Amino acid sequence: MSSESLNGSNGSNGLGDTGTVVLEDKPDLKEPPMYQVVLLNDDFTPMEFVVYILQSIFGYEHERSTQIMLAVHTKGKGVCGIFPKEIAEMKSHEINEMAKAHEHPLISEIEPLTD
Ligand code: TYC
Repeated sequence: MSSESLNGSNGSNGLGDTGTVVLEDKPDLKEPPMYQVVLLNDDFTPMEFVVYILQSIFGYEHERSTQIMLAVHTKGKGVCGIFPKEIAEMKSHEINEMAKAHEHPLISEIEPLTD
């Protein structure tokens, strides 16, 4: 539950208004679960296309995008960002759709970050 009532829904209203604020016992202060967007290497997607993807979807500068692309190229896969689930899903989807639109086999996926 995450409700808070001010001057009314807690049984005091109108003339009998007490101005009471009721807060739940344990406000939910937890951070949302985070997900990694992981880029997979392949033999065909042009390096410059991957660099362009990293710049346009994640906002990395050209030099940083090149480092990440080369790390994926050499290691087989690599993390390109960490976000709450919905954002990670959107970015991964965007990468995969842009790759399809350009007929490149580039694939990204998301994985939960367990801490
Ligand atoms: N291996 C690709 C090439 O040699 C480049 C590449 C890098 C592709 C990263 C995908 O996620 C990737 N053209």
